[in-house]
Amino acid sequence: MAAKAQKHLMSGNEAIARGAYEAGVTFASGYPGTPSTEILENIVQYKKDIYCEWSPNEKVAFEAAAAAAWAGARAIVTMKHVGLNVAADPLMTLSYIGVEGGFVICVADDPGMHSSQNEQDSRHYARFAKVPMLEPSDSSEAKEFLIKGLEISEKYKTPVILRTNTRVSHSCSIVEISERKENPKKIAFEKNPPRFVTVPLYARQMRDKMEQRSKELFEETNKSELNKIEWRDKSLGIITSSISYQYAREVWPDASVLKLGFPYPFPDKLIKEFAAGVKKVLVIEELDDILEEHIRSLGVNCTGRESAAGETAPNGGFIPGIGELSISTIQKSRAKMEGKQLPSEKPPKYIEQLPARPPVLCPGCPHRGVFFALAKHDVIVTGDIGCYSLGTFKPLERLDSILCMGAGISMAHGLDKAGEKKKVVGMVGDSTFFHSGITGLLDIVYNRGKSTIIVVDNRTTAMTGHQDHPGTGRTLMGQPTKAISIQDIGRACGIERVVTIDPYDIENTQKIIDEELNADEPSLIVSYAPCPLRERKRVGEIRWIDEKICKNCKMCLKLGCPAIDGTGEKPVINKLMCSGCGLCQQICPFDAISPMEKEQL
Ligand SMILES: Cc1ncc(C[n+]2csc(CCOP(=O)(O)OP(=O)(O)O)c2C)c(N)n1
Repeated sequence: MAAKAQKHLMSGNEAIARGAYEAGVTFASGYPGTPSTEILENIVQYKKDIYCEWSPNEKVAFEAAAAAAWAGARAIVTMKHVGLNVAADPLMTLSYIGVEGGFVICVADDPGMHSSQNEQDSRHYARFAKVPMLEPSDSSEAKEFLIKGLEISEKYKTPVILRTNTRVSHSCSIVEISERKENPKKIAFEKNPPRFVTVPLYARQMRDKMEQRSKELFEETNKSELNKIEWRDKSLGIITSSISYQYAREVWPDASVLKLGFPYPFPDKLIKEFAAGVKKVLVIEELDDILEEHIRSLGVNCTGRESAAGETAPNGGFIPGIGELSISTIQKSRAKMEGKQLPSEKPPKYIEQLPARPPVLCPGCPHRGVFFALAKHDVIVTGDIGCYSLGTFKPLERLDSILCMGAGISMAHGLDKAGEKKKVVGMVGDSTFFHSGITGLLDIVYNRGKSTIIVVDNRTTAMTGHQDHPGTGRTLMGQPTKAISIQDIGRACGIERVVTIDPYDIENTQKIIDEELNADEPSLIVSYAPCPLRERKRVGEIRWIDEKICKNCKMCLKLGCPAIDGTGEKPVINKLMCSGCGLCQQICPFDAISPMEKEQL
């Protein structure tokens, strides 16, 4: 009797990891970034068969995986949407050279910016780089499309983009799992300069080949089983892809649908065939109107996105073009289209009753001490992306800008050189420093800048869930490795003033920051203290406030520590939340705070 197929409930990211395993992938790299992170975190369970690594950044991850594919391995690289900007340089030229083993770039977009600095639409990159793109709309497809992507990649010797988004990556649905099939290709890089070296002479030939490949891929998308027409009522035909397919089916269950699982190259013939079979075409897509614009360029009359001002577009479009779509946004769109009024929505009672919880640094976070010390100075702090982004908010309010990873250092230099009168401090995290901070530091030294750079080194990539990086001394596969020193890199970049501080020692932190701000040369302060959440232990003894001594000056509340409750008559420390960092005790002017006695605990 044949064995029963095993079905598992999996998130899209888990399913992609499973797909990589089943497809015989032997190399996987990436850089963490929500919503893509769990792909590699799940691949690591297959480390016996798949070499996997966190690379210092997405460009490096991309290049390493592409090289593995050049040697014939099946390889994947993972990143969030903004990561593809970092890897865009190798992407654009790898498209010319192509690959030997299957190579899939897994990129996860974040419409609605649940945890990102922008909500760019990665689909542009498929067209920009002229590479095929697949878009699954649930976990089962996430696995299947990853495998299909590797096959397409091998057949056409091209990189393939597998684009997901927060909902597809993080929602769970049923996935049927299979056995692993090993890749029969021998791993060997075959020397062939006209094939792999993009000097202009060869690159021009590659460009022509790439166009030929695009033509062949165009035929492929038109007949691909990943692009499906579902005929139902023909008065309305919806063209859609990714998670929008699920919303479309929910809101218009009777409409005919052209579901594009392989939307680029655009399957023009299929689009025209579908449009000819329905009375009206509606395009539902998240973020940019890429499909809609293209479909209209084919001479097909369609509606889709509303105007930028959020009004019905002249062609009748009413699908929001900003933010994340959902069943309820699409229901509203349908009501608009049909001129109906939806009953006004009231948030459920339990939501109304929830207290507002602004994002704050965790109790015991070592970043807090640095922000508190910086608050004393009238300086500009060019910040970066990481947990320390939370230093922007009250009561710390000590971060003045965030652009993209690494910019915390280079922008400090730019402001300084522009003639900004105030001293400029650049602040980045340890993972960010390794990702793209080092070149900024070189710029400061090389171009005679004098910014003060603070690396808040909590020994982990905390914001994305505690991934390892070149400074932690551990690889993704759990091997011990050299922990690269930020201080040594600073010195190697030519910084003469390199100081390490303990951010839990407020007095010394303030003293060092004072000294370094007054120096007439660039300096690097490494604020070293492991993230207590990563270490899973308290920093020190739990504190309490003696209300008889407390004068209610509220100084302790200036730390913005969620363990200190300031809503009562006098502040109190929640002993279950206190991490024992002792910052509050150090700054209390009346010595009202001290470690709890055993019997108080
Ligand atoms: C190009 C790019 N890649 C990935 C991310 C996702 N991301 C945001 S912050 C961050 C790193 C945070 O680690 P670290 O700098 O060590 O600061 P921490 O959160 O530990 O304080 C990452 C990977 C991003 N925003 N941009």
